[in-house]
Amino acid sequence: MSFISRGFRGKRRDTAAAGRVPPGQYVVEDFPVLSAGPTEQVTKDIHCVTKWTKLDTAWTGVSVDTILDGVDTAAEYVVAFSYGGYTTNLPLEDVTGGKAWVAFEFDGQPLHPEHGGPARLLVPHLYFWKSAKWVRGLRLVNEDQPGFWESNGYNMYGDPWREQRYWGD
Ligand SMILES: Nc1nc2c(c(=O)[nH]1)N[C@H]1C(S)=C(S)[C@@H](COP(=O)(O)O)O[C@H]1N2
Ligand SMILES: [Mo]
Repeated sequence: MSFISRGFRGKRRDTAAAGRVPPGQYVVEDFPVLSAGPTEQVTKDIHCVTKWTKLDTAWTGVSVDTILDGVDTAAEYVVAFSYGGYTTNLPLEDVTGGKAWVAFEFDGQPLHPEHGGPARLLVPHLYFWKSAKWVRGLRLVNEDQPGFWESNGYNMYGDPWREQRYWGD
């Protein structure tokens, strides 16, 4: 995990800035990005139930482990819920242990709105409908409750390696 991202580029001394720059400071042209925080860069293969697979997709996000850090729960399932009303259900086990992220960048750029920006869930080991776009929260629940697609015939779990596409798979 990288706690410090891109640093500062170069120093610039500008006479026009005289009197405006506190001691020990230097003026920059760009707006440096220096985030201290538990963001992670992950590269994962993703699999859609409609049969496309995209290899080596590169994301920046926060691990769900970090989001749930300090949360003490007996719940065994989560319902991810999104702006717009979409929901999807997952075992808590499948979003913890380094398996899921709330992602806000794709390929080093802010996540486009059509792909779930500003932030989406990323659960690459399950079919991609589990990766809720525009994610608003995770509800911890004791019993597995079908989300939007799961109520409409998609599998409750959705393991692509076992082709768990629909009910009964
Ligand atoms: N909020 C929300 N999340 C969603 C969906 C949706 O309709 N609404 N569709 C799901 C489905 S079925 C798929 S395949 C993926 C598509 O993600 P993409 O548009 O980034 O390819 O998002 C999933 N997450
Ligand atoms: Mo999908």
